[in-house]
Amino acid sequence: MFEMTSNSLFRRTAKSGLTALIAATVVAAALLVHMPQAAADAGFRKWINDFYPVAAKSGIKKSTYRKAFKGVREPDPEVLRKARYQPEFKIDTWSYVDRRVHFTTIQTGQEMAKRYARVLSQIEKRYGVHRSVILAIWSVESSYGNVFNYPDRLHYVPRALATLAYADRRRAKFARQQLIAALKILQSGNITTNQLTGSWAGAMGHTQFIPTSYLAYAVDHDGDGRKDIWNSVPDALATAANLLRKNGWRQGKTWGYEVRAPRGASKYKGKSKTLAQWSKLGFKRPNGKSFPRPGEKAVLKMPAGTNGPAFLMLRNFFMIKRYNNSDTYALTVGLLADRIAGYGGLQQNWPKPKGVLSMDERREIQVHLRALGYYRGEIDGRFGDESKNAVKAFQSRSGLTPDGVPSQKLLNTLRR
Ligand SMILES: [Ca+2]
Repeated sequence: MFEMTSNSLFRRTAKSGLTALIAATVVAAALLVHMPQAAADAGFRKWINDFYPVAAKSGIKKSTYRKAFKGVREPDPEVLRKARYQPEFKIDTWSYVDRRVHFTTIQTGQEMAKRYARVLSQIEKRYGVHRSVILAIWSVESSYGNVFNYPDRLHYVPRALATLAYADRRRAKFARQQLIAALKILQSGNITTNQLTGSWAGAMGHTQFIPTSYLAYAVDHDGDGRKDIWNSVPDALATAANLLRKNGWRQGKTWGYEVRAPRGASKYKGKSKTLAQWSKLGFKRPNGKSFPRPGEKAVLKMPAGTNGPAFLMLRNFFMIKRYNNSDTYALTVGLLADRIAGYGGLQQNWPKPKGVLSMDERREIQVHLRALGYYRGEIDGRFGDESKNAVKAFQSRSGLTPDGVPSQKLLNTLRR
């Protein structure tokens, strides 16, 4: 989740959601053929030395630069590996949403809403962004900060960005800009070198801000004098809210509505009309309710074509896209926010790949297996070895083929 949704990645590559991203991925793969070895790399050291005058023009002191690159001798091989591997390539809208909007993310969001109730109230008051949207962004970006529990997956940002600037032709310009911004952050004293961590593409902290976004929007909400999106949840959440507010978030408004599309609706895809006009054309909310503000403008999105739910997106949907320029991302945040706030989920089904179970269905399998004494692991819908072994044990005992696969048939058997 952490790597896949880094806002920098989407911002740089997705002009119209996943399609553009997939196209960009193919290009990226082609450009990354000649990768330097991860051994001590004289070319890389030279690149770092040669880049100092560029950084100096942006006000970076020699002492900051030295400190930033102390001990950095070769490109970060993991950054190069991750730059080559882009899981979006294989993921459809249904899977993307399903992996981020499910029992665990909703429940954790509601727990966090309680834990940070006071801070979230202050943030709502100051920035006018509803707490559930901020919580949903936190979940999608870093699993509510869970990324920090896996320090070996984090990258030292100056090294990661220097690696991309040096070795990834397609991202070089982006990486140079972000590297200068990262050096400014270091120079500002908001964070120490050993805490300046992020994703392979430089997305940092609880809410995965790239360095330039940090410089534009970071705030010190807890008042300790440092804008610390890595260690301070209040700072990170207020920073996300500040980005939305500064881009024009409309307080008290939702992001959009799920609608049932009439026949022939796809010709209106991407069109903007008032909700009253959409109503007239036959677009209805599945719950039968009318639109509370029929004069509002909305854009029709049909992320899964004519076989899935359609949506009329309001201005705030496009504000979420300022965070991360992908329709699928913004829809996911909106749907998760609604669920955290206690509203129901989608009324219409996504066209789900055949035979694939949702996170909640896999979670249900774990619940059954635990109740039957086969499973003692986490109830989270994620199928590691422990879950697979439990499935195998149950299958053997029940006369099924012990393949360990969480299937619909298995779920049906367990339900009985
Ligand atoms: Ca602070």
